[in-house]
Amino acid sequence: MTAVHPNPEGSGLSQWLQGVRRIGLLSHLNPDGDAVGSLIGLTTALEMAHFECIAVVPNAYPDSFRRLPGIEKIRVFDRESERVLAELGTCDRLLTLDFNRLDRAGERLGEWLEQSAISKGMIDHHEQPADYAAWRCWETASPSTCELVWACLKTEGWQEALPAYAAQWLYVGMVTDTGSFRFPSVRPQTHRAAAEMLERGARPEIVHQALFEGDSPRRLRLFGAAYRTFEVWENHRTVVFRLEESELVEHGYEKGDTEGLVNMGLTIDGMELSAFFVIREGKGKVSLRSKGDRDVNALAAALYGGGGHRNAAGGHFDGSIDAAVAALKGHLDQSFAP
Ligand SMILES: [Mn+2]
Repeated sequence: MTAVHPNPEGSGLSQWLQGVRRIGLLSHLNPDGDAVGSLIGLTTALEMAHFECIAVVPNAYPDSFRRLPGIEKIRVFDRESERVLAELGTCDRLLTLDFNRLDRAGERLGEWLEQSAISKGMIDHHEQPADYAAWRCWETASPSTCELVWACLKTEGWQEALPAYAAQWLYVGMVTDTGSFRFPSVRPQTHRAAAEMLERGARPEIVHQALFEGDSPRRLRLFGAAYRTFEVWENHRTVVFRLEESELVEHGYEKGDTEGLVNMGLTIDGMELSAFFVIREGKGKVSLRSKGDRDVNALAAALYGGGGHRNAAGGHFDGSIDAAVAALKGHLDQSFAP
């Protein structure tokens, strides 16, 4: 197997960090497993290499992440903004992980980053990076930032010292961003990297529990309420779910409760498009998911003033859910021929 240098564009990470003592590491708003996993994995490795680190996420991560050791390294910006800014201001370098536009760090932190003169680096796998980074390890073909972090650590020879809990966090990111190793982005080296995390002590069942068994009864009841509404449009190979605001209120909705719901439409045999409509705080929102060539990015732009990616997009609507669903039906009647 030939090693792929993770950063064909620039020098190695340790070179960029030469003569440096304090490093601030940041990830994106609504941090997921790849955001938190890459932060903890890299922070731990840098600490072992005798750097001082501060690892920051803009807002809260899922509660179930607290089950995994190492999470105490993460600072949540919106809980202690002033203190975190003061500490970030004393850093010699800033590293942004799993995002590539500074506004993805949230408004306040994003503006601070924009104005800060501290040299910035980037490890990321998203399209179209902004040009703020003096050093970067960027590869869109990588299914996760954690896979890139692991490649960086190996390039530097920092992998041997990595403790089990940090390897486990890198594994968290690999599992998260590959949909448990099922997306087409998964490549042989993804499984090799995952295998190396297991060799270092990552525990798949513990990771699975933290990622997928943190649901509240409230969230399952909300899913139940949405499941009762679903329509299958066989001709359009489309599934539609909906939740009215009154149902959110009745079930005591909290942020994140409907996360992932739209994906369930695609688990029905033969379905290629899933749409979830909800009214939250008076605002209509739609989430769209698809398989293969069905382009929900274009659909979201055409009908709901939104966008995203070909297979995952979102948008918004005014008025009733009925009207928003009718718009989708009308569009598919016109444009989709099975
Ligand atoms: Mn990611």
